Amino acid sequence: MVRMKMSFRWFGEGFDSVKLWQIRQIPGMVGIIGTLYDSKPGEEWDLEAIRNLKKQVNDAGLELLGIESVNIHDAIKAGTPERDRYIRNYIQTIRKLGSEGIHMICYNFMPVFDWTRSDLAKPRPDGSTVLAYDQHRIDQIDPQEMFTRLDGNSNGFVLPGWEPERMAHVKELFDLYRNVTEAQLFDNLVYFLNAIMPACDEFDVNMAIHIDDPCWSVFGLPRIITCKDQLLRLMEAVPNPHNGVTLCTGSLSSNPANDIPDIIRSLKGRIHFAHVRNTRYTAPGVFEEAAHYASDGSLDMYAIVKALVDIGFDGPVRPDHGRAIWGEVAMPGYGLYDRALGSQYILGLYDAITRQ
Ligand code: CS2
Ligand code: MN
Repeated sequence: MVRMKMSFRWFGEGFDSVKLWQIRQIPGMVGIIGTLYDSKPGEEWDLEAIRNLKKQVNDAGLELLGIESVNIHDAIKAGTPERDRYIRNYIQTIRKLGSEGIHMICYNFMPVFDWTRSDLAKPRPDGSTVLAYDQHRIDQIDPQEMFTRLDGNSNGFVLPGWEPERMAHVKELFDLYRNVTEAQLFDNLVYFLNAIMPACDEFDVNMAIHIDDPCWSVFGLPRIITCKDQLLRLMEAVPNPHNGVTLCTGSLSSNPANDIPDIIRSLKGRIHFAHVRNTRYTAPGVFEEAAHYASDGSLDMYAIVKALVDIGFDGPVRPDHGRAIWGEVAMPGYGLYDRALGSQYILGLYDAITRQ
């Protein structure tokens, strides 16, 4: 029987408040989605460090099912002349990961920032807190201020994609993209993918681009991985099956026009990784994250898991951002408790669907 593999994102010893042995005790958990959290975008990953990560995961009784993320240097996204050097490094990293038996790389192609939120700890009526986004509030601040706010409210953790070293140069980064249109950003992505596909073929590495979050332009920067048309366009532009998607339901849901089960079905064979989480839609440009349980938010979680089952998805799936509950202090969105609950809900849906 086709079976998706339940996994958990783990940032690594010293970076994550969650321990591998704790993850191992979550029923049905088979894998880890890991990373070298202290690697900088653009640098070639160290083979010993990859082996060490894999060993830690295996020693805990789990399998390293993929990497999230091998981040892309801004020179590649902006298409500057130095990009070929950074692409060569990326290819080396692909080769090393593939030769160590790690066959999935999640990445994103958002300029400057990874996901953006206006609030990292919005209180819910039950006393839990969630990540939230309000475009009106984002419109009132500048990027530097947003970074300062997020950094000051992240419980002392470095947020993924928000490395302080890079954020110290926010202004230069914005300058880099001043003349980059969405069309150029798309071409730069295709250029990158075409360059790395031979290595992906040779080492059987699936590239899985994450949906932009939220899926529209923020601070005037171009964003292109936002909806069904764009995803299909990218799949057609580089038709190699190693060019695939991280189907992140939460990110897609920031725009309610995205019909997520339909998008899943349209990407049959090209989804290499799934992030399944729920959000609560409030108004255009305003949403907050929710428990994975469908009734707590706006998404039809049953229809989402059903679509994944129907297309025969057998890659890694993971719960995504969780609420902060039970007094846990963790990286916002990445505590143990609510993501563990989320994984059980996804598995419950999965079991019910596959029994029918
Ligand atoms: C995020 C991102 O939604 C998510 O999963 O937490 O940080 C995501 O890991 C990256 O955009 C993938 O490169
Ligand atoms: Mn995600």
